[in-house]
Amino acid sequence: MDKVIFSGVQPSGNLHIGNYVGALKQWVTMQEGRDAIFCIVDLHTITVPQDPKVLREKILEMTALYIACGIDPEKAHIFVQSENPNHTQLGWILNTITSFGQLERMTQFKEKSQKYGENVGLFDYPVLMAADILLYQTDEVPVGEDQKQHLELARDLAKKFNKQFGEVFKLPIPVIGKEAARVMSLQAPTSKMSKSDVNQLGTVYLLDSEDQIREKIKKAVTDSQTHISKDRGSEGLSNLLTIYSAFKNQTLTDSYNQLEGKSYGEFKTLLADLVVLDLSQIKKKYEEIRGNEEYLNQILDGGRDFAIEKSNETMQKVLDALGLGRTA
Ligand code: AQP
Repeated sequence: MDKVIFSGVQPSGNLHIGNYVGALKQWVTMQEGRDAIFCIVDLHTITVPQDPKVLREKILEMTALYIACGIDPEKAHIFVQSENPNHTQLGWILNTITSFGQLERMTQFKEKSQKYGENVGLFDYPVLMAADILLYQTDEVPVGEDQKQHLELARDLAKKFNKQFGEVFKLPIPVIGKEAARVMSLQAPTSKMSKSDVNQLGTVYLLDSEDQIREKIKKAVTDSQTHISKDRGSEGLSNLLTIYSAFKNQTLTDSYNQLEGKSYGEFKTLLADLVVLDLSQIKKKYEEIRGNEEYLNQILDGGRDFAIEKSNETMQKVLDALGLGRTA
C-alpha cells in the first residue's frame, strides 16, 4: 500500500514564500507515488480573530493556490477541515489523554497568545492538529520547522492511546526540509516570516506583483558588510541565501560557493529575478483557475467525500477501543 502523507495550511491570510518553500514545495515532490491528502485547516484559523466573509473567500483562493503551486488534483486529495466532523470528534477524544503540561510547553501557543490574547482553542490547537494527522493513518507529514513540536505531540498521543486502548494509530514522521525549514521575515530576521506580520515589507506573498517582490527584496535587512563571504554574515543575509537556495533547489553551501564575492546589491537582484520567475508562473496558473469555481468546488467535494470515508475507518476503531456509542 502507498504511504500516506498529510499536511495543511491555515486560510488565515495570503500564502507567502515561507509556506511555499517550507511546506508546499515538499508536498509537490512527495505527492508522487504516495496517497497524498492536503487539508485547508479552517478550524485552526478561528483560534485567532477572523472576518467570516474573508475566511470563506480564502477557501477557494487556497485551493487554487495549492494547484497553482503544483499540487495535482488527479493525484492528491484536497479538502476543507470543517467539512469532515471526524476531526473535531477525534480532537475531543484526544483531549482526554492530553495533559496541561504537554500543551503549556508549546511555543506557538506562547507566541500567538501574546499576540492575540488567550483562548482555549489556541491552547488546544496542537491536539486538533494531532487528530488531523492521526485520522488518516498518516506515515509522513511535510511541514516547516515551526511545526516540529506539534508533530512530536501527535506521536506522543498516538503512542499513549495505542498503549492504553490497543493499536489504533500509526506513528507519523515529520518531514522537514533541510534548506528552508524556517524562512524569516525580511525586515526582522529573528522572527518567522508570517501571513499575519503587520510589516508588509517582511513577507513576500505568492500573489505579490513583480514590483512588490523586487522592492521587498531590495529593502531586506542585511548587515554592514558589502559582499558575500563564507563566514556566513548576519541572520538577514543568511535568510536571503536560504531563500535563494530553496528557489534554486540547491544546498546553502552550494549557494555560498556560487555567490562568494558578489556584492549584496548584485545578489539581491539575482534573488529577485529567481523569485519573480517562479512566482510569476504560480500567479499565471492561479489566474487561469481561480475564476473557475465549479472546477474548484468539484475538487473540494471529491476531497471531502474521500476524507470522510477514509477517516471513518479510523474513527470506528477509536470508538470501539473506547467503548463509545452502541455496538454496530
Ligand atoms: N516562515 C516559514 N518558513 C517555513 N515554513 C513555514 N510555514 C509557515 N511559515 C513558515 C509552514 O507552512 C505551513 C502552513 O503554516 P500555517 O498556515 O498552518 O501556519 P503558520 O505556521 O502559523 O503560518 P503563518 O504564515 O505564520 O500564519 P499566521 O500568521 O496566520 O500564524 C506549515 O507547514 C508551516 O510549518
